[in-house]
Amino acid sequence: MPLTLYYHPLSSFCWKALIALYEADVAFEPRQVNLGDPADRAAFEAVWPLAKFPVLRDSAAGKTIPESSLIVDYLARTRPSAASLVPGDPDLRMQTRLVDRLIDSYIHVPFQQIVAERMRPEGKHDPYGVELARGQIRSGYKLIAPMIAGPWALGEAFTMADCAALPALFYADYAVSLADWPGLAAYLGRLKSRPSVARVLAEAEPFFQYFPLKDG
Ligand SMILES: N[C@@H](CCC(=O)N[C@@H](CS)C(=O)NCC(=O)O)C(=O)O
Repeated sequence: MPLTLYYHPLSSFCWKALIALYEADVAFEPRQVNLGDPADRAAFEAVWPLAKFPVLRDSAAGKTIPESSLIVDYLARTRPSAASLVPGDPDLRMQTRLVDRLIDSYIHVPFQQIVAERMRPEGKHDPYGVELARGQIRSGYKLIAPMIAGPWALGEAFTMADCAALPALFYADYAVSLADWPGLAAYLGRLKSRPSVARVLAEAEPFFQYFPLKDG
């Protein structure tokens, strides 16, 4: 099988790539990476030195594609069934990428900072950094909420922006509740019932016990 996805089922950025793959029904070999295992980490570093997943390897094309948004872009460009994930119309394409970038930068990455803080050793905690990250997530929610056209981010078409939104909103909700953002909460509900997303969540379920914010 020419496509291999290096990933972990609990990894939020991997969810973006997995949703795109499942959405477009693209066949691939899932290669689960255990970064805690030195041999597995070294093997992954040989593929992508930053050792951050997801990474897609297209052995038929001799290409290695890191970065979740680039993976979705690559699928949209090379697999006809994935083409609609990145709209052909230039304005819609720009809006798709804008929502993808804003969600990653102002919701997803600050959420990662909060998780990283939870995993720091004693004496290395940074409560002020967490406060700032929570503030950024709130700003991200405020920015994104009016942009969601409905039912999906760009309207009727399910795009890369929706692939990005699910992991960011799903996980950030644990750090900054979406209770005050009914429009975003309803959007998250619609995303969760999308079959591609439901599959990703079901596959992550056995690993969810390891998610550090699950108990608040
Ligand atoms: N900008 C990257 C972010 C990738 C990323 O942060 N991945 C996390 C998992 S969600 C990771 O690999 N973490 C492992 C580590 O940092 O050691 C993308 O969009 O793919």
